[in-house]
Amino acid sequence: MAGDYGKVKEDIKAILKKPDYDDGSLGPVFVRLAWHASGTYDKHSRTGGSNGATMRFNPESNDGANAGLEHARAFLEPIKQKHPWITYADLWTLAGCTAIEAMGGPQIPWKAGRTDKDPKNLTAKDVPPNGRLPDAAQGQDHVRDVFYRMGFNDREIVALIGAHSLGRCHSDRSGYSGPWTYTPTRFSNQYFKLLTTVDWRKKQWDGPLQYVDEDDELMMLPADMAVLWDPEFAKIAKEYAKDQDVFFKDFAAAFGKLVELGVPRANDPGNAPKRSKL
Ligand code: CCH
Repeated sequence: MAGDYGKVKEDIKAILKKPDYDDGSLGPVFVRLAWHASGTYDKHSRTGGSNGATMRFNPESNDGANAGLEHARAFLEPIKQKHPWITYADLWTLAGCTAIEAMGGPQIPWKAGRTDKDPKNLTAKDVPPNGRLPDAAQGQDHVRDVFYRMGFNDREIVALIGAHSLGRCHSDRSGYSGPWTYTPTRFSNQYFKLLTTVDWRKKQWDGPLQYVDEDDELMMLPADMAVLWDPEFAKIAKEYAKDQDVFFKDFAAAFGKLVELGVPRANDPGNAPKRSKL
């Protein structure tokens, strides 16, 4: 039936488990897809964001930050074929939210209604430029610049980065390597527990600077360490390490806000594109 988002959700859940892929789940890469599709938003120009599903197009599809997400998009393609009425923009964001829930995380508020940009009428300004997503090699000033541009505050930033309880870095995608937690397919506050207690040290290798625990099993990016080294961020990270319920509540609200960025809603003119007549 056209418009049955519950059925799409069921189909997303049904493909998550994949024993021969990474840690056995497509969940983490779906969360990263939803985040990168949305995180291009610029509140000043009101451009970018999840509406449009512009990651299908150059230059966004070729942004180094999006390396590997072509796999996530391909894994979702059979679901798009089965439910052709759903837009890619809704499907990608719904997949991220569904994956978080299915991996034990909180329920994320999600609403349908995103449209896809038509490739036939595409102009250069319809696709966000490269460089809007955070650079893992940088510290707190950069992280703040990028997330403030999307419209987030410090508490929302720390909550969102807690998604690194999931998944891993791939040397053939970002150049970094390894998971942040021992349970990369379970959504939890383990990222904050580890970040604030492990004795992190520089990894000895030829790759980009990253931090590892003494057994070289777990990792942190320089941008993750910024959460520990910045006093404001660290206070929030410690709170989340102690109280998973607070983390879940804050994360659900922040991720729900993330996937709404740039989505025009009739009752929210402030979020509508500039040219809208709302
Ligand atoms: Fe992230 N992330 N992320 N991240 N991320 C990577 C992987 C995941 C940064 C860098 C990286 C968020 C914020 C940041 C996920 C969710 C979120 C990788 C490895 C890098 C690098 C990519 C690879 O090699 O495959 C930086 C920098 C920031 C902020 O400063 C936010 C916010 C979210 C979601 C709310 C998830 C999930 C992954 C794992 C993907 C996978 O394939 O396992």
